[in-house]
Amino acid sequence: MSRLRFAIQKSGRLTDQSRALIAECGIELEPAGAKLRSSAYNFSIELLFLRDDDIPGYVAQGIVDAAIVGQNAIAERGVEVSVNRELGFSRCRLSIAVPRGMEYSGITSLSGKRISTSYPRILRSFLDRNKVTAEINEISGSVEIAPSLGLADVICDLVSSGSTLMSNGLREVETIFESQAVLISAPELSEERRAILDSFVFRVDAVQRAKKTKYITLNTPNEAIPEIVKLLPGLKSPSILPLATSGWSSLHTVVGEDDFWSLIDKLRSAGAQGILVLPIEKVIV
Ligand code: PRT
Ligand code: ZN
Repeated sequence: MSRLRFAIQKSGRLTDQSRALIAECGIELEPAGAKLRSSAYNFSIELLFLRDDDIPGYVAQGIVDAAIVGQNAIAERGVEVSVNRELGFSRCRLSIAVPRGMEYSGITSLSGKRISTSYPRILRSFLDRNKVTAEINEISGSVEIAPSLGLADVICDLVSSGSTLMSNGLREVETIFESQAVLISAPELSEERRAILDSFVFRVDAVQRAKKTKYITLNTPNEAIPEIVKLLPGLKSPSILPLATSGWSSLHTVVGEDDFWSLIDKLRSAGAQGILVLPIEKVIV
């Protein structure tokens, strides 16, 4: 039987969360050891462990069927792949940063400057869009030390917390691309592999929905039930069970995490007591 060939980063910032997501989808991998591939015991998938930069090209060519990679790597490769889901981790931005002492009054300040980056394609398209002429110096790593070495005036690199820029005396002035990890697939897949991918995506959705929701139970005097029910969105409507104490009920439902604390405050004001909030492992709708 055919297996879905699925690539993740071999070792780096995407690896742990990619592996965790696969595990949360209930997929158990045989130990890979030093090998660059590993099959799952209980799902028709074969994992390939690759450099992140190579992943978009392999998926676009159909050498790999699907993968998890950063949007930055796809844009820099400039290839066509299908983006199935945004995964919400490994968020970062590609930014232009200048030495703290350099005067910067807008994009035109970059004119005639030498800019070091590992992302020449994304940077070129940003400069062209803004009609700025600057020299791009492509380097493969440690971009942030380029200005202090006299290699460049300015840099363009990935930023997450900003502490690397700060400790190298640089100031972030323009964000040119925002990125997160995404689940991608080849433009064309056989029917059989498409079905395996669909089943994987179904599991990913259940895991991601669960992360955004909590199971909540509370006790309420019966007369407060109508007001409390109005406050609770839930997947359908809440379950209500009578308590042994007459005049009281227990109410169970699922709520989103976005405005969670304000919801708890409103529930308490409406008369809810003994509120329990529980994590959810999967949400199948
Ligand atoms: O060996 P391989 O080629 O597979 O890995 P790599 O070294 O090229 O990539 P890796 O593991 O560093 O990053 C993989 C992906 O993680 C990137 O392509 C992004 O999609 C994502 N990501 C998220 C980041 C960051 N955050 C990040 N902060 N990638 C790199 N950085 C670096 C950045 O280049 C800079 O050096 O972290 C430093 C800045 O971090 P802060 O927190 O100080 O701002
Ligand atoms: Zn890389």
